[in-house]
Amino acid sequence: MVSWFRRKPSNPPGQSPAQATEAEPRPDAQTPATVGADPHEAGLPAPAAPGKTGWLQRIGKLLNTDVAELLGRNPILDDDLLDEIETALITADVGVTASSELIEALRKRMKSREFADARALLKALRAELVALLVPVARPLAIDAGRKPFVIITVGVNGVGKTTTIGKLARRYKDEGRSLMLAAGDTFRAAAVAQLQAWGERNGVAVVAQGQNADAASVAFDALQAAKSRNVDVLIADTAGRLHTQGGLMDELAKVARVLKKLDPDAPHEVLMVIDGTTGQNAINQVRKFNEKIPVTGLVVTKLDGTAKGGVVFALAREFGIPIRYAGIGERPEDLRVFDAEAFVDAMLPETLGG
Ligand SMILES: Nc1nc2c(ncn2[C@@H]2O[C@H](COP(=O)(O)OP(=O)(O)OP(=O)(O)O)[C@@H](O)[C@H]2O)c(=O)[nH]1
Ligand SMILES: [Mg+2]
Repeated sequence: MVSWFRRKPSNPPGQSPAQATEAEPRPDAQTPATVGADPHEAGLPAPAAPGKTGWLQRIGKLLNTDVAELLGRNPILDDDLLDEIETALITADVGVTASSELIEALRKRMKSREFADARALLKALRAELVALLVPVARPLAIDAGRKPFVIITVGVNGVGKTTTIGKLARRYKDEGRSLMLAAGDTFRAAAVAQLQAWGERNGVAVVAQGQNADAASVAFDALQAAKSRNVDVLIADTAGRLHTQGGLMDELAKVARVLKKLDPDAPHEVLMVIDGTTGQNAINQVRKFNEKIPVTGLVVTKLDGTAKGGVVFALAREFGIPIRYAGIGERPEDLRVFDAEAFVDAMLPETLGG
């Protein structure tokens, strides 16, 4: 689907389903305990040049150049060819189990002479890959009945949590929703400023208490503020933490517990952010986080330019947790709703090697 690569026009306010019945004013950009921050100082990427496209070129390919060229030359269909493809899939971090399952299925079909040529084999591989992703390509639906709809982002250090929040703020704002952000990363002084810069850029209020504040207390404050302002969506940032750091992992459970005091159903979405270049370690990360705070959705970032994005298939096979969005760059608009076909189209284009 081409939509993956084309910048979608923003929905004008009033066109989103949530906004149709929405009448109350948006929160203004002033918040309690908010300090101004210069987006440039916080190192935010510059806005994209209008009309810039080319996502197809930016997403790393699943098969390396050699294999792609080989397939483009219409080689003999034999076990060697399948072995080459399998190695390429493993190298792209699809995972050993997922890769060999895919290849064994293709081998059976090849032996029963189902494929006339390499093109047909490739088409079958694409279909298998799409089938792996379809069950997890479930977009995040903001339930307008839950107000605010509380999203908390979690994940290890540097995966793109705060950037993803900035992108989501932009997206939801464009959809006409009112929102608020909670600066729940109280570990680094720069973290609060970074979120505030994204907030300012999008005209979205940010609730913060500063460095070393208790993350659960920030979340509690923010939910209280969001409730009293009748905001549609609250997105809480959290500090990056290693899945092996027990105490820090417990803190996440505490944030969720404290939110429940104000809204027993909150958080409505626990969005775990995964760096698409992490490789198979991502599997371990999701497993450990999910033990502490049930993960309801994934965002896979940094898929631009990596040859390692195959981890998406491994995640889909292992957990079946919905993949909500894909991050394909550092700019506010570089977030795509995860679409199985579009993703496979980008990673494994039909016209391999010409
Ligand atoms: N290329 C690329 N870079 C990204 C993407 N998402 C985030 N980044 C970059 O990754 C780096 C880390 O992003 P942050 O959003 O600060 O990550 P974080 O998870 O909040 O990090 P901590 O709060 O330190 O745990 C920044 O330089 C981002 O610009 C993406 O989709 N593509
Ligand atoms: Mg952060």
